[in-house]
Amino acid sequence: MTKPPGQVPDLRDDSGVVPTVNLAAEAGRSDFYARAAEHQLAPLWRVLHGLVTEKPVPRCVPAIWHYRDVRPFLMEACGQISTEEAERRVLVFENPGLPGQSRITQSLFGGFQIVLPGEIAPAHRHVASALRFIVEGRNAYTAVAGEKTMMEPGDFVITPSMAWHDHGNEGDGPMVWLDGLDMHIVNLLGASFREGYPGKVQPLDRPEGAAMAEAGTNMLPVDHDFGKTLTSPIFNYPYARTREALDRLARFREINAWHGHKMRYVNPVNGDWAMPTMATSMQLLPKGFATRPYRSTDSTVFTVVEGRGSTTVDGKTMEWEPHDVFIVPSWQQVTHTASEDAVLFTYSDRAVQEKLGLLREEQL
Ligand code: 1HN
Repeated sequence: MTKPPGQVPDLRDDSGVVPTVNLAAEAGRSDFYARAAEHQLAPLWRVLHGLVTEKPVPRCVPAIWHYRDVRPFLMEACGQISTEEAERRVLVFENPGLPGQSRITQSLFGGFQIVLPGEIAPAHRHVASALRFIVEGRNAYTAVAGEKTMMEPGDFVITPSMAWHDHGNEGDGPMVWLDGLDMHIVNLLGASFREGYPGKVQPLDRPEGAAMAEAGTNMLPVDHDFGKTLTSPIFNYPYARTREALDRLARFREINAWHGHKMRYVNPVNGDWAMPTMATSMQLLPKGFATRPYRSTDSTVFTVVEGRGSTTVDGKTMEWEPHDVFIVPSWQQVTHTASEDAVLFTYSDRAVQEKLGLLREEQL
C-alpha cells in the first residue's frame, strides 16, 4: 500500500479496510478536510468501505474460558467483596477483541455470578433483559415479578425487561450461574433505565410454580391475558425437562448434520424465541459425532453442560469440558466434535437479527 505523505492520516480504518480513493490525491485535500472537521463534517469516501463492509467484520474473536481457571477467581472474589457491597458479584467475560467493554460478543454481555449461602442479591429492575444459565449449586432461588423459582444446574431462567428481581442462596454451598444480558443493544438505542427496589427483596404475591402452571404444560388458561410482552411467561425452563426432550428426540429422529440434535427454547404464547432479544438453544452431540461446517451472522456464546469435545472456528480449535464458555464470532466457519455425549447451551442476538430481517446462515 502506498502511504500518503505528510500529515494526511492513514486511510485504513480499524478493521483494516482501505477505501477506493486515490491516495496520491489525498494530500491536496487535507486543507479541505481540516476546515470541514471544524464544522463537524467528514468525508464519507474515506470511511465508506469500513462502515459498510463486504461481509461481517466481527470485532469479537473466538475465545474460551475454562471453568477450572475461572472458578478459583470466583471463589477469591467472595473473599474480596460481599454480594451486598457488589450488588451483583459477577466476573465479566471480556472478549479479547473488545477489551474493557464488558462484551462477550459485539452485542452481548456474559459473566459468571456467585452467591454464597445466606447471601441475598437485592431487588432491582432494568430495561435490559437477563438470562441465567445455572452452572453449579442448589437451593438458591431467583424471584422475578413476584414469583420465586428454585434453580438447579442446567436450568435456563429468564428475567424480562423491567421485572423486579432478587436472588438468594438458601443452600450450604456456593451457587454459580452464567448471566447473559442484552444491555449493549439497549444502550446502542439509548433506551436504558434502571431502579433499585425500596427494600432488600420484593414481596412475593404469586405462589411458586404459578408461571409453570399457567404456561408450562403446552396449554394456556383461556381467561388469561399475557399482555403485550414478547418475553415467555415461563421464567424457568428446568434442565430435567430439556434433557429428556433431547434424549427422546435422539431416539428416533435423524441427526442434523450441522447442529446435532438441537432445540430452541420457545415462548408458548407466540411460538417465537423465549426472549425477544436473545435466542437460546440446547444441543446434544452424541459421542463421536462431528458437525459439518456452518456459519451464521449471530456471534454465539456457548456453555458446556455435559461432556467433552472440541470446536474449530476458522481453523482455530478450542477443547472444552463442562462449564467452559466459548465464543463463535459472526460469519466464521464452525465445526464441533464430541468425544463424549455432549450437551451445549447457546445464546446469541439471533432473535433481534431475525426480527430485523438481518440474519444469514450457511450450511456448508
Ligand atoms: C444484573 O442485574 C444481574 O440481576 C446480573 O443478577 C448481571 C450484569 C450487568 C448489569 C446488570 C442480576 C448483570 C446485571
